[in-house]
Amino acid sequence: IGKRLWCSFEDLTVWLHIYQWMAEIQNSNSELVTQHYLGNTVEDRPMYYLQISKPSDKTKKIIWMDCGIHAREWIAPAFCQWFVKEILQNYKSDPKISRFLHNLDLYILPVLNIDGYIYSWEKDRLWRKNRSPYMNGTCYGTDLNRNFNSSWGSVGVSYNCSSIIFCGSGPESEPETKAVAQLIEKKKSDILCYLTIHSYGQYILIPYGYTTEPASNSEELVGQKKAAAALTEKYGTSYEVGSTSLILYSNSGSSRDWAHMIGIPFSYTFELRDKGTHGFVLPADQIQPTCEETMLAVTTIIDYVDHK
Ligand code: ING
Ligand code: ZN
Repeated sequence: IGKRLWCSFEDLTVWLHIYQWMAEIQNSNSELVTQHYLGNTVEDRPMYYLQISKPSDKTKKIIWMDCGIHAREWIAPAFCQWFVKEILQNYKSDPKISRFLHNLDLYILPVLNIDGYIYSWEKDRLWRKNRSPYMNGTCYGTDLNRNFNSSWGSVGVSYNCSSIIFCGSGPESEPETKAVAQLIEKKKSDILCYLTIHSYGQYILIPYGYTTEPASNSEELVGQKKAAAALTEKYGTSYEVGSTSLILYSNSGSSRDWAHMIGIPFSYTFELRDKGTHGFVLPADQIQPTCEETMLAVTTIIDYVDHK
């Protein structure tokens, strides 16, 4: 597969599971779903995203969503898959989904950091970064959410490759970052909303992380408190909405900041469950409720931007 000719058994189970799922989803929904190649990872695994489009002649705006930029945040890829499943299952019966699919195309990247994700299954459950070797292979991994070209390297990063917030050797130094950035750059005039899914903390974060200056449309972005309210209605999970640098801490080089800076009006980071009790190792019995409630917030945002 790709240029990569070797892989371990565990690799096959984790990696092929999601790719098999993507292929199946595409085959059984071929009128709606297309799988696209995005680029290769550091360890030469191919990256794909799914496009969900209702056939029509009109040009549509795009909603982008990526999951799994950080390896250990396992609930994120689970949510991307849940989201695709729900859309395909309900687009005919759910008036909200059916309405926004009429005007919008959905682009979903289920696992951005595949190498890191597999490493977190096989070797180190709490691995966060990608798997690029530095210093002659004595130190591994760039934090892909510090590697975008948004005030790269300025705040909330480390230049030390052994740090979990190592920002890489330069903006877009990593092939995973570059692959995503190139596609988004190419399509940016059509992309209405950029969503990036993380865990944990229960936040919906708006730009910016690199400065405490508010985004030009921050009033409107914060308007998505109603997305958090829709989420809370399901199981009572409480969420906070606000600018990253103001309610948490500052960071530069994030994909969310970059997306907004290149002109994508709506850009959000989700931090899913929980608040720290289990952290990244969210118990299995919380996967489904987390996906269900998050679905409500995400579709509320998509519905809102569709009406702009
Ligand atoms: N959080 C993101 C991170 O890259 C973030 C987003 C940035 C949150 C800055 C708060 C402040 O650190 C996680 N959990 O990865
Ligand atoms: Zn994260």
